[in-house]
Amino acid sequence: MRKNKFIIIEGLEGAGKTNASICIKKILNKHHIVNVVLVRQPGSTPIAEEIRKLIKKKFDKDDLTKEAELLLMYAARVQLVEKKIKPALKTGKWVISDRHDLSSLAYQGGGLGINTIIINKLKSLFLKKCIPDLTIYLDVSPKIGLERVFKRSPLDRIESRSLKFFENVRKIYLKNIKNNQKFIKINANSDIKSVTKNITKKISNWLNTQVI
Ligand code: T5A
Repeated sequence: MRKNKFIIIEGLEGAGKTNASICIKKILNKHHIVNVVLVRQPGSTPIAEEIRKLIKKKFDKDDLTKEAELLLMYAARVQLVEKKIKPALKTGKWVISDRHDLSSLAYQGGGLGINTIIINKLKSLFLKKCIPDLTIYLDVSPKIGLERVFKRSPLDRIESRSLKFFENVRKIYLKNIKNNQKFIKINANSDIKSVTKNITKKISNWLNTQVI
């Protein structure tokens, strides 16, 4: 039997992470891996879902400072890691997470300009034993991704930021996945069918390289 894994899906808004999570779960099931837990960040525990609402809400006369935004992301993440992800991994389950700490590095670091040293400090303080085995990065142009999200529903607080913000976020993603064996990059600009086909091919290949 393959050892259980912690898999992350990353990408900008509208990259298709929700679709990818479901697709990967199906591939795992086809390989007889049935103990799979799907989570999203921020969220997936009662408290983290409340933090998520706060993060997405637009305030008329007040706004989160960038540091407060980072800490809220980490508060939700630590809650999820301790309450759900670590217990699931300990009991042999596979975990697929829609976003993880790389989102903070990309959005609060690249997008908002918080010093990487601070973000990495939070990571080393709180996520030591929760390192992903694989990260799938869905690479979408900010314009295409935001158009998809805009068609779906009104934009939330973070989605309403400038194109420049998302371009900076993407730069950090691309910088971090470069030459890293634990990342799979998928072009997410094309239609769902082609993206899904590509994910299926790459994940199946990756699974075949994992020790049985
Ligand atoms: N955030 C999060 C931070 O700033 N720092 C952090 O540390 C963390 C963890 C979370 C927000 O928080 C920020 C990032 C986010 O702004 P969210 O709503 O969960 O809020 O945002 P996302 O995670 O980006 O979720 P989205 O739903 O916006 O993006 P997805 O999941 O990538 O996209 P998906 O699959 O829901 O698709 C969106 C729409 O596009 C269509 C879908 O049908 C759907 O309508 N679509 C496609 N259409 C055409 N072609 C394709 N290939 C398509 N793929 C999807």
